[in-house]
Amino acid sequence: MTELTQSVRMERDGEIAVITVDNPPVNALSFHVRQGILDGMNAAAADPEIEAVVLICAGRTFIAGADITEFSKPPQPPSLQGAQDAMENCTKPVVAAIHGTALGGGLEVAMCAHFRVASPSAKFGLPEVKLGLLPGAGGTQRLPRVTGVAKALEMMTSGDPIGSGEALDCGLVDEVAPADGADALLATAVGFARRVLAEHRPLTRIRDRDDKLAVDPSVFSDFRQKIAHRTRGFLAPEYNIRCIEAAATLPFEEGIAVERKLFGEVMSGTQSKAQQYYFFAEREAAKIPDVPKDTPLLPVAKVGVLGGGTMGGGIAMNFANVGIPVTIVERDEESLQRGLGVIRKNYERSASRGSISSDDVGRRMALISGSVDKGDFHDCDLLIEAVFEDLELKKSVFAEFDAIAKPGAILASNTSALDVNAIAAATSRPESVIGTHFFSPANVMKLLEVVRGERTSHQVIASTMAVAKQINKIAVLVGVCHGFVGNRMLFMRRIEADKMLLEGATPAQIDKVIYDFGFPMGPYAMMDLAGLDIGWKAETSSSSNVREILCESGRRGQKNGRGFYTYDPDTRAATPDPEVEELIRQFGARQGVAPRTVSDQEILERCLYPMVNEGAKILDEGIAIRASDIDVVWINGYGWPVYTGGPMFWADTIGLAEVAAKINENHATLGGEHWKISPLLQRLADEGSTFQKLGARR
Ligand code: 3H9
Repeated sequence: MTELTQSVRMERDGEIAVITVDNPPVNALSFHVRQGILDGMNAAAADPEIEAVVLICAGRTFIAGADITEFSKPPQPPSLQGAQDAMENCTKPVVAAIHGTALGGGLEVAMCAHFRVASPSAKFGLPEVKLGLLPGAGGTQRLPRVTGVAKALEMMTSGDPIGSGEALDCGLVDEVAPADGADALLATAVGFARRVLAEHRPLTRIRDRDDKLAVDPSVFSDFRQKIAHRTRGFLAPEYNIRCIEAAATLPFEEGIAVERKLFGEVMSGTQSKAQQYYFFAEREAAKIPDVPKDTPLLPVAKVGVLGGGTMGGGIAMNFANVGIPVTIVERDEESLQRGLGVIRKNYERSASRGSISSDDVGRRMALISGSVDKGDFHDCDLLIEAVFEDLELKKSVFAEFDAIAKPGAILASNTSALDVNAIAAATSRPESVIGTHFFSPANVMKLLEVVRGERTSHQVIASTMAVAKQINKIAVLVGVCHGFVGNRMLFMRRIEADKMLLEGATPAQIDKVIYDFGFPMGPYAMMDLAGLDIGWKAETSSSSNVREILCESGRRGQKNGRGFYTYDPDTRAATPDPEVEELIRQFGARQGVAPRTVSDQEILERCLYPMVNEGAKILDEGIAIRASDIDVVWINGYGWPVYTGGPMFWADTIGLAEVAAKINENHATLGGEHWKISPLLQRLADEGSTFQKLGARR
């Protein structure tokens, strides 16, 4: 065996050279990997006893791409292209043996081999678009040559990988090993290489192929239209499409020149910086400084959910989706059957769309049992309540949980704002109590705010974070305060938006500013969707704000077709309603507010800067561990556009001095506690620093 570099080695299996990349955790293409592949290829090419080369990886995956941490540093030779050229131009057969994920630069390397074999569970993708980029190592020109233009468009603009079956069908892979596992893959690759030698198969370079490139130009315009809604605001999808157009219309080398130019443009833009930042932010969120990584986890083999309404049902589906049995308890048989019926309908809708099979519907429903007796929670490892948002009610539920649950069970509240410490104090085991704030629809939304109480044990925190990962949520650990991270910041946006309504901005104007910034919808469209009457009671309503006034005039939001907007009963299209604007104008007049023209820039700053300020207070109080956790909450829970990096990263890109100056100015002119500047934000602004530089604060 020869150590080529610290992370690449070469062995011989008779006449076959086996080059192994071993660069944990994901075999990223760090400079010593590039150097090792280049050296290995040169050595194999020069050795007369070697007749073919297998490139394989150790550990859990094939090369998962360029080393993203190197993007912010000066380039270090050798370039990836050197290693790729050595593979592609080798006169001996080169076989890439792929397991785990061949992603980005990893797949681009594999496409420079003459052949590819794969483990059955391997996945192949060019996910650069998710980092605001495009494949910059020839992938934009090679992938369409192998898969055809249509599949390349889909893969590169979604960034989603395909499995080995699909890869075999479209020619990206030449053979699939009979089973998963390193031995089976290596044996298949070596066997394949020997057959290539024995049959004198030609060594086709992907770059020389053009048999799948001929398409009607309308393919591109149709595709742009198809993805316009899903990719609104993002630059990278369009850049990826332009590269594929170049592949379809230009010779290979000219296509590569287009790729190189466009790669440089996206790489130097703010969107890719934000999206790369987000990639690491999401992974950082899983790390809890004071909870050791090796904390023993509590087993969660059975879950109980109290409440089978929209929220409870959605929560239960998450567990059934990954094979964990779940018991839903409702107050009576009728509510229970209604809730179970809704879950079944949701699954059936997914099956009719093809995202799950009809067998899956049966399997998942079989994992969900219903009951009207909380005693049936006695053998659950995790209990989650999803009852009405009322502290006294939650406390009484937890006292009951305490009496029923087995020792060591995790007792979780789905509260979106209430005091988890007060809820925990209703039990004799506050160390077992934690908040799990799911976002609606709970079976769809990726975010889970995990709320640690003062006395929540490390084991309960670690186990809840692990369960969240198991059910495919992005969990962010937060502390106790009203509204936690997400809703506490949302409240600030609402205060200013409501004030601007009285000052003369319309709901449609405010919503458009927020939508154009990149959110899926503005605050008033969102309130209409959720229902204006959530938490509203006719008996206590006192015309003290716009929402109350609208509720009093019978407006409930989308559910009755009338809210801040009027909704078409068939299409659900929203139209601004002059009656609403008149109600707002009259209310403003009663409050003594003189209407004026409010600019879009003012709307943006007054909606978003108080959120940044509140985020800084949240950080200072230790409610969030790091600024990036706040960004992860807002991107996944509320649709903050990832290409701006989230509220804290966005503020960093504007410059904290500028943000702080505006907050101080607004505090002086508009007043209000939410405009009082966070001392942390002021300090960072004075020091010319950023939230990013702060690091973890626990
Ligand atoms: C590219 O290739 C550009 C080229 O076209 C052109 C170049 C010229 N670099 O996700 P995990 C770290 S762009 C550096 O928790 P999993 C990650 O931060 C790249 N580090 O594991 C984490 O660190 P820590 C295109 C990376 O099993 C650890 O590895 N490729 C990279 O759930 C484990 O990661 C991609 O975009 C990287 N490329 O998922 C693929 N990747 O433990 C990005 C991971 O300290 N990666 N790390 O927190 C992934 O999608 C997932 O990591 C993967 C494994 C599916 C591979």
